[in-house]
Amino acid sequence: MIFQDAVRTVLPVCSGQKRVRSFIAGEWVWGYGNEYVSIVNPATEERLAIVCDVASCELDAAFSAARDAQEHWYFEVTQEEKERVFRRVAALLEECRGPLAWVLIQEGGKLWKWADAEVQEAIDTVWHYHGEIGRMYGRQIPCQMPDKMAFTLRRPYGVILGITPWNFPLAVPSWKIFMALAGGNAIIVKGAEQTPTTLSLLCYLVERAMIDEFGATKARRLSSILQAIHGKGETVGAYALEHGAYDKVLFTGGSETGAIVAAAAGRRRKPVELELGGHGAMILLSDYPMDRAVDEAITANLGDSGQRCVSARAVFAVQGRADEFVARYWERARHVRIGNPANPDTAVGPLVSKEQMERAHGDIQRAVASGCLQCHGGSPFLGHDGLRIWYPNAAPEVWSKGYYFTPTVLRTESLANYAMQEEIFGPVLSVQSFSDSNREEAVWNAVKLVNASRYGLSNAILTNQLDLAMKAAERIKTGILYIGRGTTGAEVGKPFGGIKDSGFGREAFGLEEVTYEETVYIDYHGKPRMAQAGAEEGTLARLEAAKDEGKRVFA
Ligand code: UN1
Repeated sequence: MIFQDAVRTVLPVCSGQKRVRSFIAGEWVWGYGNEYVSIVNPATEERLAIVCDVASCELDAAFSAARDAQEHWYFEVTQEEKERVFRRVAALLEECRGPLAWVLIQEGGKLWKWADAEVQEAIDTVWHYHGEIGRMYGRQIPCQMPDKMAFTLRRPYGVILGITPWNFPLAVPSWKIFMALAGGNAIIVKGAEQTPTTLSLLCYLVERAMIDEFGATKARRLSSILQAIHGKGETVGAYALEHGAYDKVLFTGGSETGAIVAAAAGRRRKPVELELGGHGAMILLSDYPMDRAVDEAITANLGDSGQRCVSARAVFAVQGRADEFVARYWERARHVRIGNPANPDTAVGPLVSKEQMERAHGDIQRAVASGCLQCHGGSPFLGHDGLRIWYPNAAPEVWSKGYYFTPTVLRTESLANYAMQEEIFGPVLSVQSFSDSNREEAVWNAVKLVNASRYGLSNAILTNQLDLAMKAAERIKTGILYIGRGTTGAEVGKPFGGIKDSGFGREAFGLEEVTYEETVYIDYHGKPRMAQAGAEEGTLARLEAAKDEGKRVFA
């Protein structure tokens, strides 16, 4: 029932066409900008709906409404009331979990099990930040002088601008939204162009939770603590960033766009947090069973068709194992059931859009041109009927429509290969070996290969030798390291984020990104005095004694 209400509100029909609405200043709006995007089911190429750009005047309204609502939320809503809203949101998400997963399946081509996992991740996020609401901790710090004290207040930034990606259109907005709200902020979230619907549905559920807990009048005053704005990045995203009436930006997306976002925020002197691309590497040592290594790589590379920033892109196998790994992986990957993600027997779905499919295809051609020993796969299914013999288990639909891409493995011999350098956002894995004259040296060689990447998001080491795994953990430059399994599967409640070109800042954990510390001093000494305790006594005598030497410095 609630879900049906949500769909009626968020996605009404206008001129015979479903349209995703934005949520601004407590109103569901069509978006009066000049541009629109068609939302297409990547498995069937059916047009599901359209989403229109919000206009600049609508964005102006969003920022000013957010400012007012934030003050109410932070100053007037008690901790217990905030917690009640979060609990109600968790219950509503639980109630809507099935149909929400179906939206992810149709709009983003997510496999059913990953779609369900994403809804679970959103629910986990609400519960994690439910616990954080009461942890706006400051600290007490001793002062240099007696009769004086310092402590810090943890305060919200105010209005946060979140910009979210198409690959996790429910989980990533949830990380940003519940982190921001738990920290006492308001947040305006820009949805992804291709997959905007779940963000608006989530806003509806949060609004509904506030009405259920507070009644319509109070909920109305608070409704602008969470707003959803839709449209194209280059119009709506760019205008929102230039607007500048925000206090911090939380961005998830590609590394190149991240640089543009950081520059725009920098022009306004606003802090940013960036969750960018990755080039997940898995180090395979000699002791780890080959079957398990292949299983891990299949999950870490083919999960979400390789469209995660934490997806495994590279395997660095100890000398003597790379060729066997490639052969075994390719045998497994080409037999996987690829097809419409709506079918329960499908194991891998399509890429999100035609554009992404074409980009992956072009990237692989560059990778092959940059030199590799072997390349299996490497093209869209559509229009490549000759590949049928290699993919006997592919579902019939992949040959006739949809943005399906063949699982692909490259055997490379140098990091100069394009696929080793760049994040190819698709089911593409590159495998290279490293030498192992002795046990420890093998790990150093592997770590060097991983650290040569410009990215540092999620990496893995496959071994049961704890000492070697720990040495790698201390030397790999990465935001996340998995020991004993592939690169995907970061949990809510642990810091998520990268270093180097993968960005900076951490989400899914804590309130540091959405709050700052204000230092408060209390001086009960009763007379004016200096803060530098050591300078109080003997200042004149000290300077007198050093006068000659001091004056010679510039003589
Ligand atoms: C991302 O890759 O963009 O670790 C986020 C995972 C998910 C989150 C991934 N929990 O696979």
